[in-house]
Order: sequence, then C-alpha cells, then structure tokens
Amino acid sequence: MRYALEQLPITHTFGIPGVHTTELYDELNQSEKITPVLPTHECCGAFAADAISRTGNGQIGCLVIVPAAGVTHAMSGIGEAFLDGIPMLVITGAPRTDVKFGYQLHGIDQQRVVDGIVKRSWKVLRHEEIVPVIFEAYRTAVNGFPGPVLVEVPVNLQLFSQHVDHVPAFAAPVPEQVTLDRELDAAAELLCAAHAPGIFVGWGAVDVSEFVVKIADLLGAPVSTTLQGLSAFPGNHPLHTGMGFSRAAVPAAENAFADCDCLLAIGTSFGEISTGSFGCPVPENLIHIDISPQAIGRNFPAKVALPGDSRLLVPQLLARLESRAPDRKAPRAEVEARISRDKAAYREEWLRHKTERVNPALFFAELRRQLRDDAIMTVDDGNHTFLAAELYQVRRPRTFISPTDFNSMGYAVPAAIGARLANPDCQVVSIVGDGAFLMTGLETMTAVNLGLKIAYYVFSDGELSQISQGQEIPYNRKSCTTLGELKLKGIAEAVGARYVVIENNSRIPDAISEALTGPERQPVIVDVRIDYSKRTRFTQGVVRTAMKTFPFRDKARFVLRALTRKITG
Ligand SMILES: Cc1ncc(C[n+]2csc(CCOP(=O)(O)OP(=O)(O)O)c2C)c(N)n1
Ligand SMILES: [Mg+2]
Repeated sequence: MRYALEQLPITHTFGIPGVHTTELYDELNQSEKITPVLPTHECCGAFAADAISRTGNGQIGCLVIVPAAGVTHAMSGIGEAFLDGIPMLVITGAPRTDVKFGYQLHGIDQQRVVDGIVKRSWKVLRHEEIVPVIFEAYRTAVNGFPGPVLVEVPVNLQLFSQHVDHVPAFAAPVPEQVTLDRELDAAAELLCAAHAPGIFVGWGAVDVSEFVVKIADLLGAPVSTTLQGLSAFPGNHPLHTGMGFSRAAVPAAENAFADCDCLLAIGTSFGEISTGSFGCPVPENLIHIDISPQAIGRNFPAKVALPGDSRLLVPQLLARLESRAPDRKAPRAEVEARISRDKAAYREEWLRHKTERVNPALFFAELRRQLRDDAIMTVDDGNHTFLAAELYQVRRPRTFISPTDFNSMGYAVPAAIGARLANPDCQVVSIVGDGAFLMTGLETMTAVNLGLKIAYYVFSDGELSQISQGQEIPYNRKSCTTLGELKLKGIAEAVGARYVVIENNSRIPDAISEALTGPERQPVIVDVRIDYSKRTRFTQGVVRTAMKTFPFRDKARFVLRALTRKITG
C-alpha cells in the first residue's frame, strides 16, 4: 500500500490513526516521499487534502482514516471535493474479513454511506488487488470531471503479509483528446460576429488562464468569473469585471454583460452562487466548454456545445480566433473604460461607508497591497466570502479557494494548512467568519504543531451573518444566528498561535503588517472587528432574484409578514 501511494503525486496524507490503520501509519512514517499529518478532526483533514489538490502543482490530496467514524467525520470535506470537482484519494481501513465474527468495531457498509459523494469506491479483498486498485482509484479521481474516490482496505490485509507475484508500474493519465473541429469553427464564427461578446470562466478554466486572457484581449470581451473560479482570470486585468453578472454581481460585471449577445463560458456549470440564483442574463448565443457533458445546456441552452478538457480546447479556440478575429480596439477601449469607472464608483461607495469598526473595503485593499501576487487566500462560507469576492483582487491562478457548491462552513482554517503545505514558499492567508471558526478553529493547533506560517483573519461580528442578514427583512427575528462574543485571544493562547487585533480602520495597515511579518513558523489569529452593516451586492441581489421565483400567494404571505413584523416588532 505504501508502495502504491508513493508512486502517486502524494506529498502528505491526513487522518487520525485507529486500530484499522496503525500498520499503514507505521509504513507511512518510514516513507521518504510522504508525510502523514495528524489533524484534530477528519473533516479538517479532508478540507486540508482538498486544498492540496486545489493549490498544489498536480498533487492529489489524500486521506488515511479509520472506517465508519473517520469516514463520516470526513464526509463534509469529501462532499465539498465531490461537488467542486476536486480530486481526492480516501484510503480507509475496514474490519477483518478473515474471521467469522459479526458486530466488529466500525462495522458499517461504508460504500453505501459514501455512495452519493464519491465518483467511485472499492473494497479490496486480496493482497494482489491493493496496488492496481489504488492506481485505478487515482486515475478515476483525476480523469474527466475530477472528484473524490474511496478505497477500503480490511485490516487483515494490512496486518498479515502475503507474497504478490506481480506489481504493476504506474502510468500517469493523459487528458482525453476530443475532435470538435466543426464546433470550434462555429464558436469562433459566433464570437467574431458578435457586437458585445462576453466571457464567463469557472474553476475548469483555472489552468488555461493565460489563453483566456489572450481571447479576451482579442475580442475586447469583458470577463466574469464564478466564485470558485475567481482565480481563473487576473483581477487586475482591465477586462476583468467581477463574480457573476446578474444583479447579484458588482456593478462593473452587471453593466458589462447587460447587452452581451454572445457568451463564451469555460469550465463552469452555471451553478446557483455564481449565477446569482440563476438570475444572470445568458444570451441565446452561448458557447459552452466544460469537461462534464451533463453540465452543458443543463441550466442554460448552449448554441455551441464543446464537451471536453479546457486545456485542450481553449488553445484550439484561441488559434482560430487569432486567424480571423476582427479588429475590436475601439469597442474594447469603451468596455475597459466602463469597467474602470464602475469599479471606481463601487470602491467609492464602500469608502463613503463610515463606521467605528473595520470597513471591509479598506481591509481588503490594504491586505492586497501588502500581499505578494502569488499569495494564497482561503475563505469560508458566509458574508465574509462575498465581501472577499467583491473587494479583494485575485491575481494568479489557484490563489483563491472557497467551499463553493457543497458550501460547507469550517473549510478555511484547515484548507489554509493544505495550501501552505503544498506551497511552502507562498504567503497563505485565510478569511474566516467567527461562526465557521467555531467549527474548525482549533485546527490552528495543527498549524502550530507543523510550524506553518498562516495568517487567519477572523471576521468577528458575533453572528452567522450571511443567514442573519437574510432573516432581517422577511422575519425581523434572528432565530439561532447570534453567536455571542468569541474571545479569540484565549484561543490563540490555548493553541500557541500569535494574536493580533484590528479594532478599527486606523489599525488596519499596522495590524495586517504585524500579522504578515513575525515568526516564520507560527500561525497568527487576527481578530478583525469587522463592520457588516453594509450589504454585499451578492446578498441584495440573490434575495430579489429568489423572491421573483416564489408563487404569488407565498410572495404575498412573505411581504405581509414582513410588514406586520416591521410594525409590531
Ligand atoms: C456546515 C454548514 N452549516 C450551516 C451553513 C449555513 N450557513 C451559510 S453561511 C452561514 C453563516 C456563517 O457565519 P460566520 O462563519 O460567522 O460568517 P459570516 O456570515 O458572519 O461572515 C451559515 C450558518 C453552511 N453553509 N454550512
Ligand atoms: Mg460571523
């Protein structure tokens, strides 16, 4: 088993050993290629493994966990990888298969439990299957739409040795070639004929960012990204607009796509978040490139369907555009000027927002100023996520990662550990809500134990704000969304992290710098007393779009209840 794992691009495994895995852990402990990492919780291990796959240079995140409890604990992380298309290899022990007894420890049907959140699972029953199954599992995880896979290895196969005649050599998988010449020609023609072409990129475009830049430059097309794909296009490019292009997007994006008559979508499934609850205006001329044939045309009909790997298709599309694209210098200058004006106005709007606490726009602008371009940011799920998406400029591929479609809170803290392990020379920062920090914040202890320099900016507002903001107008009540005050200083002291506090705007520059400098091998928890009183465009936009889809009677009921509660309290 150790041999099999060592052949794969695995640098670290994550998991908490148990009686079904101690033999494997002893083997890993002797490995010169792989370092087993002990997290505080398997869910954190899974988020860290996910981050290795997202930010690493071709590495795959790997879990080695006990059966049943280890697997159920890890499931939120496995689910996150499943919906976001992130490869992950989950190795789990299993009860003995060589004894007659039932009711063994951790004895559940694991394959049934994980069925809905893995691409495939295997239970190995013989020694000779171990190596080929692990290789096949890896290929399954990375091929096509990537995702997690699980291999169960009963403990008796680990404890008792047996001679195996043949061990296969590992062959790295190559992207699947597709021939779509006619479709690529049609796509190029549509884009060249368009008056106002636009580009929408998701995580599936993250490895072809430089080609997308060239396509955008040629066409003078504005570019919008998904949340997960924020790093697929440089935020400092003059054609970059923002996340999504519905009314839930920043004005630069909403306006730039308002008259779009031909959309090139790359590596996105048009999921709920980035479309602002499916409220974005997608033109009839949609060219859709995606590795998942099922995603194409699922939410918006595609005029030209290009199912396949963007790493192969996008360069081919660029080559066609280079030979036939019309000169679009003039419209391009207009598009860029509008984007730049809209971005400046939105920034101004935020800066005019006065507060005794920390203004998010000032915070993100200063953080950006102090970070290097290749710094990696992990975010969690909450209001802070959308503030980051709207106010922080992501500049390089794979430098912004978020729990997106599975949307699990608790991601950011452990994900930063995975990101730092995979990128020891990059600055790693994390933006995390106080509610999410309560879920997995003690994982900072692992960062301390591993000597990882990570700056954890905890947005302290005392609430589960993304939800409590949504409760405000319709319910005028905060049901189960008030957290109370979390004394982060005590947590920092308990785990051995540094502690820095940012009470107000005047402290922002020095405190960010204090957090980013300091000891090389120690994480820091930064208590950001953030102001949440100004809503993001995202929150305002999705509420309006969602209401529009309600049946009339329920819309009336919601409005009436909101009005009554506003008057009666
Ligand atoms: C595991 C899980 N539970 C609940 C939710 C629902 N949810 C989404 S955002 C959010 C609020 C998060 O609060 P916090 O971490 O404090 O971030 P804030 O919104 O205040 O920035 C909640 C409860 C979720 N996404 N994941
Ligand atoms: Mg909060």
